[in-house]
Amino acid sequence: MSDRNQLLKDAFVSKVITGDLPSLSQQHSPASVGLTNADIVDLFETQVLSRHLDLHSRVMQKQGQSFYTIGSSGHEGNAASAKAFRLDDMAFLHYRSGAFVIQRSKKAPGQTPIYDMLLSFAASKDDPISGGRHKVLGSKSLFIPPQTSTIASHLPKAMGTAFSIGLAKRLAFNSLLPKDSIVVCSFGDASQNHSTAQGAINSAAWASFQSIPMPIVFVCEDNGIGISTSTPKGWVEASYKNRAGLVYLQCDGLNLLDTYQTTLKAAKIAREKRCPVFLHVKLIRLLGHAGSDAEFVYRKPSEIEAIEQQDPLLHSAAILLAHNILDQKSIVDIYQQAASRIEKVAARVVTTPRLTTAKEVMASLIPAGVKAGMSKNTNRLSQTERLSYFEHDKHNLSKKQHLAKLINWTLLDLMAQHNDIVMLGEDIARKGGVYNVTAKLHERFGQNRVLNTLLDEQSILGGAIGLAHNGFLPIPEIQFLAYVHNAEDQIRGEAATLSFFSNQQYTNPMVIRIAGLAYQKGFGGHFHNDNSFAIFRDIPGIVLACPSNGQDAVEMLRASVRLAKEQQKIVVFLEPIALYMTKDLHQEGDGLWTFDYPEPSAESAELSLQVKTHGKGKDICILTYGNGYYLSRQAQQILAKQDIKCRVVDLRWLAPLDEQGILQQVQQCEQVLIVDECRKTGSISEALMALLIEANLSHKNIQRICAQDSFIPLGSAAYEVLPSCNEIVEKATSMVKHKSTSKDGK
Ligand SMILES: Cc1ncc(C[n+]2csc(CCOP(=O)(O)OP(=O)(O)O)c2C)c(N)n1
Ligand SMILES: [Mg+2]
Repeated sequence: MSDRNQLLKDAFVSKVITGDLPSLSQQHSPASVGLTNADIVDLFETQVLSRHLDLHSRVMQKQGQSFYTIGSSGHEGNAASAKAFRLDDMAFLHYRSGAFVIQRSKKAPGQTPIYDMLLSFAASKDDPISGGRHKVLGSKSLFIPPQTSTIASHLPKAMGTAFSIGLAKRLAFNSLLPKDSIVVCSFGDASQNHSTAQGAINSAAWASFQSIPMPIVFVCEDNGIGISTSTPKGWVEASYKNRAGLVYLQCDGLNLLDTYQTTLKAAKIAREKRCPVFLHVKLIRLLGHAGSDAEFVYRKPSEIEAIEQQDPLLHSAAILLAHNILDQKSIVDIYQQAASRIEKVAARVVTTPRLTTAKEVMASLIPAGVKAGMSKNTNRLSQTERLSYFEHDKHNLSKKQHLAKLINWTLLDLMAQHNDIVMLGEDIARKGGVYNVTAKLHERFGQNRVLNTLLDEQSILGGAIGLAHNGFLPIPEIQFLAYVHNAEDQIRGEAATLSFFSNQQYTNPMVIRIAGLAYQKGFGGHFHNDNSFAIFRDIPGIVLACPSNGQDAVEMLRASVRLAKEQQKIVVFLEPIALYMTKDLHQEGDGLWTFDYPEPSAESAELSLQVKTHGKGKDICILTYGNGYYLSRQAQQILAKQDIKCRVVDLRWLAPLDEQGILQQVQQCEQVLIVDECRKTGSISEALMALLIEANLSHKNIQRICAQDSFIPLGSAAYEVLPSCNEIVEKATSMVKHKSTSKDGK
């Protein structure tokens, strides 16, 4: 243990014995805030345990037994906050919430928080929350989902969960969380500045401003600093005190009594008024930012000492003494006994097993099996009931339709069938989305199941995660692919990691619909024609679907919902905008890109994420998807006229790739042409190349046509940087010709 740690550890004892205690800011008595003397001792014990966990984690780190020493010292007052909330008030916590977790565990039977937290420090396989994957605070039975280290990224989902509680009530939905529960969401003063935090708080206030229930307490644990950067004095208070849609409360986080009383008030307001409260808790940070942080580099020794004099444990000791609850010796005894208890438990913990294989590490990425059957929240509709949803389109139902219409009908059927589906996005309600894909859904299912969000993609995706935390199956929509990027961490760092860091105990299944890719006629420019989805392909565990036509879209969207419901998957469903309204393939009026709408009953029981191949030609195998598939199908016919026979493989599922299916097709041809409408760098063509080479197929002639490494310009210039049918024809012809010339030359 470094000197500072030891100094702080010892200082508590000597200051209690000598009576060198801070003066109390508030003159409450335990009884005046509704606490008994025993409660104060209990809270103090929690604080002390949390402190010794911090101190001991640093000892363990020195011994190579612990890996992450960010602690809760200075923030132990959140023990009182935990006491003020209900056990089932879902808590999305700041990383300095050790005391909160210990105190909450006292509300549930059979909890072993000290052992559990030490297991987590030691990355033990027995760690009950992450199974040895990370030091996270969390517990399924304590309603504390684990959080990532990305500061503020938990606020949007906390906001979404709060929203979901009111929504469940309005819909009489059988939710996971009680209808009268609220959400607790804590974070630091520096984190509060993050745009993700600002967005989530704004969303909560925006909803509340228009009387939409948003029962959440945002707890800002303000220690005045973020790593080494001070928060301007008064900034947090000035920012939130008079904010529309938000109730502001403040308390002294060093004082258990004030913290308890004010948190109770905050919880009561949120619970009864169903509105967001911003609880500003003033406290201090002790022992630096983390074990590795040399605080003396940016803080003077006198400053560090002055802060240490305000140790919340000393404040609690002062309360215990002032109200004659414990004497000095008893306080010191509790403190010292806690230290030796933690040492003993830690000695046992370090002997427990760690994760030793990649398979073990990755086990929580792959669903263990069916978690929620199709029957959960699923209606068995009669055909007449079902058709009533299609009343407006009844004369068209038997006619072939384009992609947009078929997605729309699939959504109609899915929503009628599954009560848990909620759609949310920008302009998806009355307007029906910018491309009419969600038309009529709002009319059929109402504003509680098809909702217009405010303009903030982080809140849309975070909102969806929150809905999923409460048992809904969200289908969020991102208006254009380019606009997912400012919010991608909600998928990458949040939704996708939840199962991993909770050992599958928490999941947030959803189907994220995104309109994207290029080739839109008459609506040019990069942002509405973004042709890069590389960001989704390296996220472990997520599924990426991209239908190229209406027939496949129906099947794939239904499969996506099943993946989410049955396997708790996060599915990104990428819809090629340019093909939404496309009806013809080879010539005007041929109607070859319109398809029948199969009824849900026609769905196969088997869930398979496979490629689909058109043609049996053996001269050349074209691997493609989306618009590339459409263009390749045009090219296929032109090539056939030149007696070049090809097969066109629509990849359809872009992550994970159907590797077996791809190889099976490729093996039957000598030439392989990859047609990828995304940029050459980072496009899926690279993965396909790697797949073929690793499968020892490098003897085949493998070529690719990709978009240029460019953004998409306006107007016809767009086609200069994108693959075209002509290019496919030319390339395929030259590949086949080159092959026959070299054969002739032999
Ligand atoms: C998005 C993001 N950026 C940067 C970091 C690195 N980081 C970790 S904690 C922290 C400071 C947070 O300060 P504050 O919110 O005040 O919480 P405190 O540590 O003081 O309790 C920073 C910059 C991070 N974890 N996430
Ligand atoms: Mg801070």
